[in-house]
Amino acid sequence: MTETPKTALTIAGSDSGGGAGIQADLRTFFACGVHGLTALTAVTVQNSVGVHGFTEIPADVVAAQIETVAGDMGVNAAKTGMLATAEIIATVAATVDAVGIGRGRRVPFVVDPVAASMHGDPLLREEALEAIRTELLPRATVVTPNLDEVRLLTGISVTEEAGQREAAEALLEFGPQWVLVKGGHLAGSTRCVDLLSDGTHVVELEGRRYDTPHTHGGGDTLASAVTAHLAKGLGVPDAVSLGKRFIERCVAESYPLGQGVGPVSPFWRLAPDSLAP
Ligand code: PXL
Repeated sequence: MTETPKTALTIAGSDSGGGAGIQADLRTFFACGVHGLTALTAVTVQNSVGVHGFTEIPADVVAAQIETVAGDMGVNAAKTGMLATAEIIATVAATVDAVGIGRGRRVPFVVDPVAASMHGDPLLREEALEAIRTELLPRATVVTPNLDEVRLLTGISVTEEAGQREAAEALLEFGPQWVLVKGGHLAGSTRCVDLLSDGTHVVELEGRRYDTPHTHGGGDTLASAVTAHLAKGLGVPDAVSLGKRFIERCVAESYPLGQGVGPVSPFWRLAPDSLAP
C-alpha cells in the first residue's frame, strides 16, 4: 500500500485520437502525481486531421458521475473541458454547487471554455456560449481561454500582447476569480506570454514559443496541470506558473502522429529506465 494521492476531477469529452480531451487530462493528472477522476460529457469521433462528429452523454448521467465520485472519493480540484450543450453546462453548474466545487467553495474549479477544436470543428453547440458566460464563469476559480475563445465570449479580438489586459478585464466582468488569457494564438512572436489577473494582481507569464505544428491537446494539458497543482494545495498564481512550465515542456516534446496535428506530450516525465520491458 502507498499513501493516497490527491484527486482531480475532469468533466470533459473523449478524443478518440487520444491527444486532447479526457485522455489528455488523465495523462496530465498522472504526470503531475494526482489521481484522475472523470465525468464524461461527450464522445467525439476524431483523428489527427479533424473531428468527424460527436454525441453527448445525457445530462443526468454527467451529474451522476460527478456526484458519485465526489461522495465517495472526494475531489481536491476540478476542471471542465468540452461540455457540448447548454443543458450539460446548466447541469454541471447545479451539480458542482451541490458537491461544494467552485469559486468561494472548498474545491477549486478550473473552467477551460472549450468551443472548437484547433481545426475549427465545433465542440459546443452555438447556443451554449451564453450558458458558459452566465452559468460557468461566475463559478470559476480560474478560467483559461485561448484568444479564439476570448473573442467568442467577449467580442474582443486580441491581435497583440497589450490587448490581453483588456480581454482579462472584460472576462472578469462575468465573475470568475482569476482569468488566464493565453497568448499562444498570437502569431509573429518568438515568445508566448499568458496573462493572469484577478483584477488586483496582474501577472505576465512569459514562455518560449516552439516552432512545431504538433500542439493538439495543449489547452487541455495546461488546464489539467493547473488543476493538478491546485489539488495539491497550491494557490492560483503558483499553480498556473507551474502549469505553464509543464505545458511548455510538453509542447517542446510533442510528436507527429497521423497525417495531421500530433499531440503535446508528457512522456519526458517518465524516467528512461522505467520504460524498460
Ligand atoms: O483541445 C480541446 C478539446 C477538448 N476536448 C475534446 C477535444 C478537443 C480538441 O479537439 O477533442 C474532446
